[in-house]
Amino acid sequence: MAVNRSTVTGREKDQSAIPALLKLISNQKVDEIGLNGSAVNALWTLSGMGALDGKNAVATQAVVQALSSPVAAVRKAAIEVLPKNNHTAHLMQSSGILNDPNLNTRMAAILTLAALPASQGIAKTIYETSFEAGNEKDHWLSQALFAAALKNREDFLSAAKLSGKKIGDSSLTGRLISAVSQEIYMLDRGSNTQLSPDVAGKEIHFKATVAKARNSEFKGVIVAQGNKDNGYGLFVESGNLNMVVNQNGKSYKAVTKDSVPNRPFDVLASLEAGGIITLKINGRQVATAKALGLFKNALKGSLRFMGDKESEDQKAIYNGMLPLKGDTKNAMLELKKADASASKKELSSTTAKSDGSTAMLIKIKVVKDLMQFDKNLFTVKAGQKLIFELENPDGMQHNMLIIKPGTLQKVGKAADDMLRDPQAAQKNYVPAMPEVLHATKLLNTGDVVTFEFTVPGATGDYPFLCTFPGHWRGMNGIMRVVK
Ligand SMILES: [Cu+2]
Repeated sequence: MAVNRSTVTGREKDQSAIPALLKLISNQKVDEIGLNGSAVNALWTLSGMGALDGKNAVATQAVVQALSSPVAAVRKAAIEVLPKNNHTAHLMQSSGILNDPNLNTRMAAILTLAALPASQGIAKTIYETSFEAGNEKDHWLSQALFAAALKNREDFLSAAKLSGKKIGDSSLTGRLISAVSQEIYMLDRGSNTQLSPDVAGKEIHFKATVAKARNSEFKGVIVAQGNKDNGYGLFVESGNLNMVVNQNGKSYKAVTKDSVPNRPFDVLASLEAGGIITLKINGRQVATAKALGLFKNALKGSLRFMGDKESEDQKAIYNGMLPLKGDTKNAMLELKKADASASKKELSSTTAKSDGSTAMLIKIKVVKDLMQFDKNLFTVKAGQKLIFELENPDGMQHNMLIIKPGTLQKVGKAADDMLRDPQAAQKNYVPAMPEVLHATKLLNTGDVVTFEFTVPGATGDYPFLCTFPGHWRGMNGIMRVVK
């Protein structure tokens, strides 16, 4: 890599230590206690010097190699010092560190996965990792996977759906799916400072047992989020229960006709698909109204519970409502995805009627910097003629293969193994195996390739993927063949 001299500044002196550090890192010797402490220290020193921001290719490469050091502690340090970006995501996939035989190292890798920016590619990796033997039995590994799945909630769930695998409820994967599909926030005093649940596209259900304070007029905020333009609030005013939903600056309000009971009562306040606002007390519907729909975007600010500060934004939800003069028990906010969008990216355009007689055009694009294709799933007819147009606007090389149903892992593994094949690049990183039905060449940045493909006669989910080593875990999708 060419070094631009003009950018070398006061750190020049520090940087002179780098070659010595790199030498320490590349020393693969295991010391007496199996730690190779000098390599570990060198990795952290490099990181402390800021040499691992990706600009120093030699330093980065040394850390990448350390990912496959024979010493577990070195592999662990290597994954910990790499910057938390998409490039690292890709490296994790290709290095196999997520299946590291040393559980401490594997733990560091899974925690890194949870620390990386959320993406479909990461979600898929988390999903695949959840099947790994050993993760299930280890409490800490499964907790780390849960954190990672939670951060990538939506994409994790669609990865599970798209894989079409049967998953046992009691398996780790099954438990992760069930845990992240329920988005439930248990609320108690103090919850208002931290939580800011993302309600975009989700039904909102708030449940609690509410009790009036003695010797006091019953009023105050139970729960609220957002502001006068977009927000909601559940509150008691003049003895009545109110649910206000503000959307695009307009206010929609469900108010009970009768005063709320003097004795503790159960409240259920909901905003459902179509903008239906419902209030239930002790299981009986007591008020309803209609807003525009579900919230389209995340709401500003954090959740307020059992009180609120007076501010201009809050005024349009409730008139400067003060702390709740009362108490709540078992309060929870549950968010439900209105439409689990398994095939949100299902899309295909036709050149003509897709009756099988004319070719159908399938456009697939590599998503820049994300290590993904822009389609997860498209549906075609058995025997139909297709014209593919594959475009690579990304900074890296990619290819695309169409393979036989159920062979993604096998072909993916073969692709990773090509790292050890000196001829791999000449072979366009296409493994020679009968599972591969079609393969493109490696596309450079800006390349577009068009090819014809006749859909097999057998129905099923045919994976498509990029076999540049490591890419396939994120860069794959399904061509669904139907009759
Ligand atoms: Cu690729």
